[in-house]
Amino acid sequence: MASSSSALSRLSNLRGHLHPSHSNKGGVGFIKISPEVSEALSNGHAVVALESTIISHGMPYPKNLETAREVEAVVRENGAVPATIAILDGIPCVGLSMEELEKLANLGPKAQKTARRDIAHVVATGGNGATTVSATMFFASMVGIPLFVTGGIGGVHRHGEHTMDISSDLTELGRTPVAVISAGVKSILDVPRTLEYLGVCVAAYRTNEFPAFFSETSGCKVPCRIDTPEDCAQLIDANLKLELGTGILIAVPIPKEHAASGRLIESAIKRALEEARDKNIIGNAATPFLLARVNELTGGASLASNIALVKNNALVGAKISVALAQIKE
Ligand code: PSU
Ligand code: MN
Repeated sequence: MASSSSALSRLSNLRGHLHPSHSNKGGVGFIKISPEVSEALSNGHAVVALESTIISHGMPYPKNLETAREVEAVVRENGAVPATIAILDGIPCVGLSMEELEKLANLGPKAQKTARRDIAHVVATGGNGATTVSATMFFASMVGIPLFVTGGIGGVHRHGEHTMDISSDLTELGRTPVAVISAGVKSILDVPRTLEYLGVCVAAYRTNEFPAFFSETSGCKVPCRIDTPEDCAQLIDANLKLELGTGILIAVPIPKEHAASGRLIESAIKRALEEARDKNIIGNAATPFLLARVNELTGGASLASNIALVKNNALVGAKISVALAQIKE
């Protein structure tokens, strides 16, 4: 383990490599922003933040690397710059090079799953951290990226009223003004309690119902329906201009052609949940275990669906991001 002083001094040495507009603003001075992302931010171009736990803990190698690259390509094809966020050797990075992406994909679960609460420790020990939704939102907001795409966010776990296992993603949405595009939350979680706890604007894209990741439906209605990227951009712009200080969750249902395997996946989820309970797998180990087990039980169908919905979210997110950049022009 690197000593804490050396990790911090390497960080402050980075200041010299940062874009001038980002170099002297408190915490942002400790973040390495890729030249491409830095330039896009300075010019007001569309940028989409992407998380990295999905790469390290959400999918097996090499599918994780392949998907991370494809998701970045979808963002580019739709006119925005992708900014994948992770902590590498103790340095928070916004925008990863191909080599950095590969390093993270190779590390897989050896990278530390890093929520907001873990950031200081990973940095101080010079570790490699894959950022969850909460940590990714934190860094995105700090460098001025208003929009972030992922697969699904964390939520209130089933029986959360007893275990108190509520993802810090929900708390982060309540305190950080970044719009998160996701396919809702997985039905391994308690969807109604997740929505109840959120307390921020939750919009559903081209549907009246909150989607449940592998499935287009959850049985929960959403008060705010939005049908175009432009209207999503207006919502985000209003949230920023009013300085509400809270995030927005925009839920995009899985594409129809991939929702078909939903029932098979649902029954696998039930079985994986029972196994997790028997093995007493709890806390931040719960979601990675359930994802891997459900993929095994469905013979890879859940992974294919997962990849399809992340790419679809990237497509929608990039379009919203471009529309948002146009409003600001
Ligand atoms: N939900 C998914 N796939 C994921 C995650 C959640 O369907 O990969 C990851 C995200 O990084 C999310 C994190 O932020 O898990 C939530 O973990 P926890 O429940 O430990 O807060
Ligand atoms: Mn959890």
